[in-house]
Amino acid sequence: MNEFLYPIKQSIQKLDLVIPTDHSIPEIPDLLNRTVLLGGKRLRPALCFLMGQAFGLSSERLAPFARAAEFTHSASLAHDDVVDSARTRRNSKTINEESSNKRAVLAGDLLLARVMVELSQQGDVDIIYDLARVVEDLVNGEWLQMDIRGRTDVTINELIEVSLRKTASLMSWCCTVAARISPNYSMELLEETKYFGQNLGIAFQMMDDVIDFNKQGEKDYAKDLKEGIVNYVICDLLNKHPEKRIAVQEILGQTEIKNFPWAPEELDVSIKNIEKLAASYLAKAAKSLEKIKNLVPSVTDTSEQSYAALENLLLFLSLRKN
Ligand code: GRG
Repeated sequence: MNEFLYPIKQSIQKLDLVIPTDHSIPEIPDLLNRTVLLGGKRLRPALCFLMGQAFGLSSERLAPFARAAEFTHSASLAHDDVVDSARTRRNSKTINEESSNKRAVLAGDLLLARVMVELSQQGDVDIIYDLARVVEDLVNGEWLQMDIRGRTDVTINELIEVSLRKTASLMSWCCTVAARISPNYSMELLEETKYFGQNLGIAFQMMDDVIDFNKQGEKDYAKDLKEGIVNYVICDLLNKHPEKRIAVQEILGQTEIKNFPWAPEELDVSIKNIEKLAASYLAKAAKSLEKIKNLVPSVTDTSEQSYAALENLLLFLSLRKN
């Protein structure tokens, strides 16, 4: 986590992701701890803590929601790796590779069950309802992405629909949770935090697709294409050069791509276009943050620092390379 996100660093480090074994076979938490719960940027808990602390809430009050967000994210990763037959995640073996598809699905289910148990203990039905809608979105988003796979005629709007459901929905929930438990709760605050999270999430996905073409990055180069997915960058490239559609169709889904059917400069133009598009969504998020600040002005140093960290987070997302 970047140093300008200082106000949440401690909360994130203290974030408890231990699964109690009084009701569960210890082998399942063991497997989860070695795989989907290990590493990761912890962006979703960071959003819960930052928005909540901006509203004057304590990290203790926010911790169960931050934990639920990371558990839901991790459950979705476990299932995603099975759906995609993925072998590596975060430079390590995926949960399905470490165990088996069957065990990975069950371990993901256990995490979701923990979320239900622990959120119901918080006693706020609206928050549980919102998260259940997020899980629906994650499933529908994954399904839509499956339908898009192999298609070279996919549109930017279709990709935004997938991003909203697969990526932005949970990030948005992390922000709305803070609004729901804030003493300053209002419908306006709820809507604005939702909108902030959605725009941040869409931009996050666009930058993820840009990073897919970072040769120095941690991730496999052009992973989306190899998985049969035309992402934002290639979608833009095909919009500018429709004549390349047949050549892209031929390399789509190939595990090893020898020659890319575009000049490096052509790809660079599309990367810049998607960076600009992501910046426009981050600008929308920044505008929402201004409105949120007016609705809940900061009264303490922690609150002020948390708003500043949220602003920095938007900047960080536009610059991140991994
Ligand atoms: C069981 C909840 C559940 C869902 C099942 C498989 C599925 C339906 C949904 C897939 C959702 C999914 C994996 C979305 C990807 C979202 C995304 C951008 C992941 C990468 O997020 P980072 O970069 O990951 O924050 P780290 O590694 O930092 O945690």
